[in-house]
Amino acid sequence: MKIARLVKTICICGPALLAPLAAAQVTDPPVVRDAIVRLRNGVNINDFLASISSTYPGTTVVDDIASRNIYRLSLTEGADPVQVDQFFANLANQPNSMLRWGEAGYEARTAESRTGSVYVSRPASYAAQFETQYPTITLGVTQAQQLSTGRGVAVAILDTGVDASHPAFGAAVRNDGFNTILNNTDTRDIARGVDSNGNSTADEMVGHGTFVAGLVTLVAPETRILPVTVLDSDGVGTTWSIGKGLFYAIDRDVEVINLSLGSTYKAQIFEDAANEAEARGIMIVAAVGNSASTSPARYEYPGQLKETIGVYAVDRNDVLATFTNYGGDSRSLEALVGAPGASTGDPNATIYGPLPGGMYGEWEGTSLSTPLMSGGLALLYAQHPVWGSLPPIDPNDPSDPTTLFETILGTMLPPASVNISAQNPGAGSLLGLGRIDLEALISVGPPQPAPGDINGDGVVDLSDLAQLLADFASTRSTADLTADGIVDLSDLAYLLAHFGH
Ligand SMILES: [Ca+2]
Ligand SMILES: [Ca+2]
Ligand SMILES: [Ca+2]
Repeated sequence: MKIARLVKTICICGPALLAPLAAAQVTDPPVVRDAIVRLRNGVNINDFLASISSTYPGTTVVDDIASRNIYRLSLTEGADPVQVDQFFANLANQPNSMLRWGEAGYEARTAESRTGSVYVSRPASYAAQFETQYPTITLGVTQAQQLSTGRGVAVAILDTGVDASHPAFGAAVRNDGFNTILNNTDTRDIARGVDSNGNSTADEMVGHGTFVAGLVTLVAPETRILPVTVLDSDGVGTTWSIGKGLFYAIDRDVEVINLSLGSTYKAQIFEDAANEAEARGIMIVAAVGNSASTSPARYEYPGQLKETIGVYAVDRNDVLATFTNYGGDSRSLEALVGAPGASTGDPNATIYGPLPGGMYGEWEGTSLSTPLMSGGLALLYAQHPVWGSLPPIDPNDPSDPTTLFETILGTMLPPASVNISAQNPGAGSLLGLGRIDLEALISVGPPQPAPGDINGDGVVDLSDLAQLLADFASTRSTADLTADGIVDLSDLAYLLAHFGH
């Protein structure tokens, strides 16, 4: 059944790699009646709803992120999203307001949904090309893997889901993912019969999350993947589904969060999650979009936030991909990098990735550049296991301590970025740091510790065992050797299997 669907996809898109299915959706629409509010600490949601009942009678709670006092609301029918934003802004500014902020909910999508691109699948020939594809050469992946394979690190893939059974992943995909569209734990990357963008084609983006996750493990083969489904199988989500997925990933002890998606609406829930991720030493990497634009009207979030790394696409020759957005406001330009994402169909200039059902395909887009960067950061984190156990920085600390994000962005990425201005005349000031070079990033060292060497002293012995037992049942610990978010018996078994080495 699945194979039949994929073959049908090939027939739709024909020989062209980038085959528009729908008119380009430049700006994401609001979700009817949808709103998100964050209340001040200690405020009860029912008290808040009572306080707005004269303006928005009949408002109900649809979902929540209770740990952050954030709620998804269904407002009065006919509520105008622009007026909703204004109403909440005024309310939040009042003295002793119950509200920290509120905003209308908007749609979001994969960069590829915006341009109607679908993958091409020719399963017989692609498994070998996946391993040797041009980004591995451009980025120096083989050389980087001499020092790090991403061991002990987890990357959250916020996307359409991940096919955990694909041979490309081995046992890399964690089983503690979540689906914020369906509000359950079903993170399979499967067709669910939805046509959310209303173009008469259902399930256009099945496989997107699997393809993206595969590019992370291509670069960082020992990194664990946390699947978080925030888009439906048509590639459409909301600022709520993504925001909730961000907080979910933050709470599951990952080091990197990959977002091969975006919304043109600059949602406050993205800002809050990005700020919290930065305080906790988690890097968010996000696509800047496929609208072939430098215009602020086409900016996509979270990729344009200054607390995230935005990734644009280049081709094999470091020329900007024809579809890629680039540029940004002055605050986000410094957090902008390029990575391979263009495909020509020439096997030496094409991006390959895994697809559900054990298959492989080719695709292009900033969605594919993004996980190459995420995988590179996973290699970097594996070299510094202590990063994953640092206590969160207090955002109210008056000394304003330097965050890990600032350190990586300010001192580690610039010398590991290649200036590609010469290949892109006229775009020079809008290319951020330039194209990332993972060999340069990782070669600074040190090598990642040997398996089981928790304290990094070169041997797996009783001191490592003592640290594991001291940290037993805790999260955010260097003793979480299996990178599944908790120190437990599986870590003990892993350590004992490598004891004395
Ligand atoms: Ca559709
Ligand atoms: Ca040791
Ligand atoms: Ca573990």
